[in-house]
Amino acid sequence: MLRKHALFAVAGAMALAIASHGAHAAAKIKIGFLPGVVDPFYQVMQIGVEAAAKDLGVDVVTQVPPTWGVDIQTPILDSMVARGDLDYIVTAPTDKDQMVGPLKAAVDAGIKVITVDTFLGDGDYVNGPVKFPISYIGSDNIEGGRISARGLAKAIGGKGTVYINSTNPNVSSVEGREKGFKEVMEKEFPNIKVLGPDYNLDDPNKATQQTAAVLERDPGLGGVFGTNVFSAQGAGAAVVNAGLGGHVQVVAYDATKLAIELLNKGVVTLVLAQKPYDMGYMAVQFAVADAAGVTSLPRRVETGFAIIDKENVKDPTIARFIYQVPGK
Ligand code: T6T
Repeated sequence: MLRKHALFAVAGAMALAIASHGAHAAAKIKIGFLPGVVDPFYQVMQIGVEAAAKDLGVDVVTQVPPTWGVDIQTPILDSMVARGDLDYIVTAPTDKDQMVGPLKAAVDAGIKVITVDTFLGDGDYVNGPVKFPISYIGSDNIEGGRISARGLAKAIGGKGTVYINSTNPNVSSVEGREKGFKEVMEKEFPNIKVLGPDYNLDDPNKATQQTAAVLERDPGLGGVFGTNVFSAQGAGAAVVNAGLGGHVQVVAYDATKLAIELLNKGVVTLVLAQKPYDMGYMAVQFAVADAAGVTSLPRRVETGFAIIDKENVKDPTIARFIYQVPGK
């Protein structure tokens, strides 16, 4: 009899524990989504965020900075914190050091942070200097830079001069790409000289001007690495304007429609598609899981690439990673 009572007591406690856990899981959370800037990459990420929010029944408030930078992103972040109704912020920090303070202030206000696409500190949230974000979900950009270097080196026959056009210093994503690119050129292609990076501050017109200036200064230039949407767009435009399409090879990070058009025209030799939809979708899943009490979420998730060239661009299993924004 006693034993039976004890069993009932245990079962009752378990039921209570499950019920309270379940109630926790069912609490509706609200997520703030704060990407880096208005561009097709983050637009696709937003589609992923919204799809997950719909599938998982959570609310999302999105605010997109019109231009890239800490000065623009910080006040938007502060206003998201000041609303007082957000449980999580999913964001791409526009500077790996300068956004630490503003995001720590969000955490101090009771909001949990997940970083997507870019990270804080060195991106090692277990042992590195910045530990408060739940996770980094994004590309392995050093590896992406290595892939870009090998593609460009192959396209120019392993020798000559290449140039990097990038956005800003101190942004984990493009910094990683530059690093991986230079590392491979130094180690594997000693006959290739690397110029740059020039920083265009995420302005495609500036990227065009900078690339045009290098083309003029160095008529023997063999290739350009555009480290993101606007860098590659500007670099491609400069090469086309100079009538050098097909002579100067361009590697484009980010699979925009424009990059694919230039690939089909023979101006761009390789396009690296990241997986922004996955980044956005998973970040929301992580927030929901965290709110439900899951404690073993990975602190870093690499989402991988699709590497697109002329040979595979029509393959539907590859083409699905081209950034498709409805109505654009
Ligand atoms: O390349 C992406 C993103 O990964 C990077 O952090 C910033 O630029 C983009 O948004 C493309 O414009």
